[in-house]
Amino acid sequence: MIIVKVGGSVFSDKAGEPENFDHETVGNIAKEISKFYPEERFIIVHGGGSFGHPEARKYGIRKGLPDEGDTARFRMIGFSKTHQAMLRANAKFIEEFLREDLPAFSVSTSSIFITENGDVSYGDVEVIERLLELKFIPVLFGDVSVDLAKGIDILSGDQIITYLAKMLEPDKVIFLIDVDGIYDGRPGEGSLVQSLRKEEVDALIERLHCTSAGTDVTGGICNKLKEAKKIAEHSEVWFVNGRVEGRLSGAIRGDGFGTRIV
Ligand code: IP8
Repeated sequence: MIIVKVGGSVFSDKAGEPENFDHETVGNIAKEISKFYPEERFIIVHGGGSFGHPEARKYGIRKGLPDEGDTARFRMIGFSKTHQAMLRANAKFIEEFLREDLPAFSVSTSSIFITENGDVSYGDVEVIERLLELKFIPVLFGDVSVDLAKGIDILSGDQIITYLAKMLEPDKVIFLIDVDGIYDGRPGEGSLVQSLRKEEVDALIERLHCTSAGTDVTGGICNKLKEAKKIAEHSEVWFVNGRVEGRLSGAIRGDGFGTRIV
């Protein structure tokens, strides 16, 4: 089984209009997956992109839920609106997969995971396991979460994947991002790291000076690398360009162009 994370900047322009969606790119991703399905099983997890992140930031979801008052009501409305925005993104994904005759099935993250300070503290993967047995392609997404410490929070798609990797032991986890892989330096400066051992990930995070997450409320590439290190305990991890046709197929076959962490 292979888990594919479709990063928010692959299927949408985070600096663009709210809720813009790149149908062509997601259509191509579905086409590539259809070449390997049903011999290979897949779980898809997509990020927030121009759907979840603007709402999450506007309503300050990561600050949690105060006990009562206007701010509490404001955050609760924002919690629901952020989730609805993610459901709209998810519906567009499902549409593109169905168009390729792939039985993709939406699984709402906030209904099966509970977090504590943003990390998964409880997850019910039973439905996902059954769907896989039946050859469905479960499609999850970064979402809002009920949080044991803060009341509410955001659960990043990357965190979901770490949890799924631990529980389901996939053969491979592939992160689709909007560049060719992980670079050894600041964006545009370093060179592409084609192969990395999990023991080397911390040193790379140090070199990347990950202080700002840009438009993401969940931590950008450094969050991905931290999660990738944990995931690498259970499976091989790839980072490839999700906007270039054929790169996903290469990672699925194992001879692809990008960054491979073992
Ligand atoms: O883009 C964040 O998911 P991510 C989801 O995978 C929301 O970090 C709702 C902002």
